[in-house]
Amino acid sequence: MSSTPLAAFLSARFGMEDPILSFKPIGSGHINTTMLLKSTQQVLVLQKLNTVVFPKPQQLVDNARLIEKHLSNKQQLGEFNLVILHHVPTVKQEYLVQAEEGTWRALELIDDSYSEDVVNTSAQAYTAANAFGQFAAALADFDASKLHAVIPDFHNLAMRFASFKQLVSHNPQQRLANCQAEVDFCLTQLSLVDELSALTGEIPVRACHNDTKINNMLFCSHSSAAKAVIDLDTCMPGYWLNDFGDMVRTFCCAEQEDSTALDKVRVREDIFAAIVKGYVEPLKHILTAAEKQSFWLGAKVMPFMIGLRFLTDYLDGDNYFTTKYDTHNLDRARNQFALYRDIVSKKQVLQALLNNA
Ligand code: ADP
Ligand code: GN1
Ligand code: MG
Repeated sequence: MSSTPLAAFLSARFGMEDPILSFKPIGSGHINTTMLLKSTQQVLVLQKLNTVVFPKPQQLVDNARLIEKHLSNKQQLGEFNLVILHHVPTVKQEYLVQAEEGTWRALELIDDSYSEDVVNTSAQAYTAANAFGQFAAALADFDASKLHAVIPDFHNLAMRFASFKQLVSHNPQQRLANCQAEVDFCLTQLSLVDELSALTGEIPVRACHNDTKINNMLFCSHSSAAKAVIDLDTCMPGYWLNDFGDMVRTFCCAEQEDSTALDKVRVREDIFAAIVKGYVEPLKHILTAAEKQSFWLGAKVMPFMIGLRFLTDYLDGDNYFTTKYDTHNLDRARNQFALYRDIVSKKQVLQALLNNA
């Protein structure tokens, strides 16, 4: 099915009867295929779900709909002011469509908005972190146990290490020789697992976003204010330290996540300070002291863990993340390890910024 018959097929399912004008890819997410479908009367965001990553798409939709409902109730009470991401039902009131190419869902377009892959200013970092903080605050009274574990052990570093070690020992693509130095480096960082397990029981389990990268929030095209938090596919029980750490990972560096200019892969301290300020503000009456202290570990762990995941996927033959060339995942891994090293080397100054918040 070429894109035009596919667009016609999907638009019919979602009740778009007027002529289609265009069906084009948008965004730069690594997981789903995101398309903008425009007809003469309507616009829809259509996503082909990556069923390698999300083998049970219905669970993903069920989670998202529960969150939508909770946020809508908060909005009615005047307690949540960002635009809420809504799924669009088919004419048969279903939320998933099976096409020849895969499983699709539709989202309302959040209009007059844009996403960024790199943060430009500390004001932008503050705005984005504050939006993720508002999102976290709005979910603070949501019963996280109602959510399906769509990707079990998503931020479980011990499990990530176990998969990594298995790939290293099997070396299915014969790529180990290309990345032996990175593999050896990872194995020297195993103590992070113990640092994380020491927190069990010390900090609360929350309903987390779990993917707070900068392009998972939308800015308003007119005012540059925060418009919406999107990509709710990994909302699951977890720790806020991971959401904090993923912001540090994706906001603090002036380079793209796959940049090979490793000498420029550095933490911008002003951006780090802006994340702390923006995120903590909406959470200040909820966040526990131990939780706030754990954010330093989050800032270290997330670049390392995502680097480990990129390296694992490289060894595996790029089955998980969308890649554009053979060593794309390896370049991403090297980038994340450079960022991790820089964060660790700036421990004193970054921890002081956290403690002063
Ligand atoms: P992935 O899971 O692949 O990361 P996302 O849900 O994050 O997919 O979508 C990818 C990109 O598409 C986003 O970064 C954003 O630019 C754009 N996008 C997704 N949903 C919407 C929406 N409802 N309105 C406007 N833009 C969107
Ligand atoms: C993926 O879907 P996207 O591009 O927002 C991934 C995250 C990684 C990120 C790395 C479901 O996020 O966990 O941190 O890439 N999402 C999933 O950029 O695995
Ligand atoms: Mg995304």
